[in-house]
Amino acid sequence: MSERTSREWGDRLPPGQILTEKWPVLHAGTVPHVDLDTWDFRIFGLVEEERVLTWPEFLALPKYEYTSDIHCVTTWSRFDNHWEGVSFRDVMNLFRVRPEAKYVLVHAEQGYTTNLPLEDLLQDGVMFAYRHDGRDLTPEHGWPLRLVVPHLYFWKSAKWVRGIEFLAEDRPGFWEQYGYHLYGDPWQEQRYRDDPEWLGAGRTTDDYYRTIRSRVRRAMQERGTTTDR
Ligand SMILES: Nc1nc2c(c(=O)[nH]1)N[C@H]1C(S)=C(S)[C@@H](COP(=O)(O)O)O[C@H]1N2
Ligand SMILES: [Mo]
Repeated sequence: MSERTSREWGDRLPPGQILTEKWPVLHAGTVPHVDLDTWDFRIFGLVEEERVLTWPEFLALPKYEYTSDIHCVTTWSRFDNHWEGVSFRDVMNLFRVRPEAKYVLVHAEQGYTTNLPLEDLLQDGVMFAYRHDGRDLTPEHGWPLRLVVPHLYFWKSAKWVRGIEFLAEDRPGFWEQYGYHLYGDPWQEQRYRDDPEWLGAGRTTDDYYRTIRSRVRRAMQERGTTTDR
């Protein structure tokens, strides 16, 4: 009995989601090889001065722990994930953003990006995590560091994160460029782009999802990488 539907879970499970106890691995591309000696975390864009943190500098930041639920756009959800890491707010205390900074593009290994409003990143539970349920993250789940944004679909929670770029305007990230929603609220089922230019990418959710996946596959082939998804 590892999967249950939203009926039984009432308000805690967003519409269209199915609960799982397993933790699926999902990403475009391959699991990157990361060397902590050369790893860095870059803070750039609309900031008063750019910052680059090394791994020891990042680990020295105040430790933050938070338990939250995962909601993946591919319809699985996983409850009660205990994360350990550094809160986004504590990273923000290291520098000053310019007043016009309203959005953040999160950068990860191999060119993966995802976009979020700055306001959302300042909420409780938003963090850069290095541990999950009492263990170090495994490479396939984002070791050494991943973003966790509990209130949005999980594609916003970039694995293998390497930096944050502050922007005045929203700029679509990786999955968003191929058709996932710019914001991605699971409670409103914001799975796919709904701006006018995107309507017609698929009649049903399944069509739309297939279209996105084939676009991603094609793009990855052009970049010379394969995808596990
Ligand atoms: N760097 C990177 N992070 C990523 C992705 C990716 O392709 N690359 N995929 C996202 C998607 S679509 C999902 S559902 C979650 C999956 O995280 P998991 O494999 O730990 O379950 O990672 C997100 N973070
Ligand atoms: Mo996903």
